[in-house]
Amino acid sequence: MSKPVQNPKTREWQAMSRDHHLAPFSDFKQLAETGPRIITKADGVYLWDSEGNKILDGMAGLWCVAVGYGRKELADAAFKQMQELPYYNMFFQTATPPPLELAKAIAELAPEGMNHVFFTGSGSEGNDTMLRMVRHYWAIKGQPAKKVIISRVNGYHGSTVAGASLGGMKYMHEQGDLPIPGIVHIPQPYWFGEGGEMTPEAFGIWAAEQLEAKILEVGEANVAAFIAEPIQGAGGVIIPPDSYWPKIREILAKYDILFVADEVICGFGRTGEWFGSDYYGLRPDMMTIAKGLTSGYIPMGGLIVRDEVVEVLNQGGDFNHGFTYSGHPVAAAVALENLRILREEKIVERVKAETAPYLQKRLRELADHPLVGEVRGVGLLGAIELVQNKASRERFPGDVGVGMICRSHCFSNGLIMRAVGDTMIIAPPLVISQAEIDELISKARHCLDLTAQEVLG
Ligand code: PXG
Repeated sequence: MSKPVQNPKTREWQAMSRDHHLAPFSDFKQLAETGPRIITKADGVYLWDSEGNKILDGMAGLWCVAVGYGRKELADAAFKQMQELPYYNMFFQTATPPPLELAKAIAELAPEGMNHVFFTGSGSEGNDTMLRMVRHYWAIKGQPAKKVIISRVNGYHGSTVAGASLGGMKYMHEQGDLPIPGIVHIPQPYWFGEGGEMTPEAFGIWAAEQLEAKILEVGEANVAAFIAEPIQGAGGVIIPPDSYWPKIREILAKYDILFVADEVICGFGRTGEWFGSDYYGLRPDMMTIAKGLTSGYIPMGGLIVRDEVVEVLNQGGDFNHGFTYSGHPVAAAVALENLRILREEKIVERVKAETAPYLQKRLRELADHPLVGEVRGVGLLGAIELVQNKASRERFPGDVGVGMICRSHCFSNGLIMRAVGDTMIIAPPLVISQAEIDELISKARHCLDLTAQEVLG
């Protein structure tokens, strides 16, 4: 923390963190020295820390708080369900009403022909489920050799062994001998970072053709599925060139492999459509979901499965897979209420018609800043590329850490904006208003100025 701590409770919590807690994706030793910022309450798009600072949450938590903080209806839904039936499982021929009602509600929102849902506790578990289900599917069809899943470099699919293997994060693979066998990666459609001299359009085609090249290399008879996020989130809000998805669709149509859209970030309105697959006109066989499903108020994930796939699975006897909390009734009750709010308040429609166009327009005004090489975004997703040279897209040397410098200015100035390397990213709650977008943009500009002063002198 940059400022000295004032509240004695902050010091106590930081000591507990240091002495007892191991935080996700953290350098334990370093965090023990600095101490985490303690977030104590939230309302709408704002957070408050234990020092009393008010912060605009430009990341909706971790991309999940779609309806914003402080929606009492979600707490009431959990309270009511906990009193009525806090837990029972969906195993051994039993069920509880909330996950059944939720599966129906999800099927109503999902693309045509995707009417079945397998529930999990998280997005990672959704992708683990996908891997096992996809291989089971091909085995039932008499093609057990079709096991290989093709994924993408710098894609993010979770942090379990299967999730981290499916993901294309090198720094994750390096810890613990990943990926597991049967998962291969192709390049990502990241024009700004990797497109070189090619036009975005040509680069998009090239990146899509890598899928076909990989299918041919592995052999169609060995490929089970291709998994991709419609827009890579954790990788840095990578918006593929317009040529990318149409070319991928063309390739998928040529080969007998399943297509899995990882909708954990794009799902439930982030792009202004219910799913990223709707936004790009994709036809997935499966969609992984989590995050926006419950607005993060309670953990829940799942896998939406196309009817034709379920028809095959129906021929295969038991699917030997499931979690204690698959279809947890309290999580499902919260998700149902969350979907009710998204639908009845027409939040996704408002993102599409009003707030997304407004955010995208305001965000692009930052493109004139001396540090900014590119601004891109779709819906309520945005990325700002920080560069040393605007024209050549040349980065700062790695040891400058310009992204982290900018991120820490944001933190100290009441804005949460994430840094992925030197890419600043935002994904605010879907309920953000135009006035709050104005505040976000003016804070972002101010922090870019402070960063420029520091790195450009
Ligand atoms: N798929 C995608 C596309 C995700 O973004 C997962 C799967 C895994 O979900 P769970 O619920 O198991 O975390 C995610 C999660 C980041 C960050 O730093 C992103 C995620 C999780 C943690 C950090 O942007 N995405």
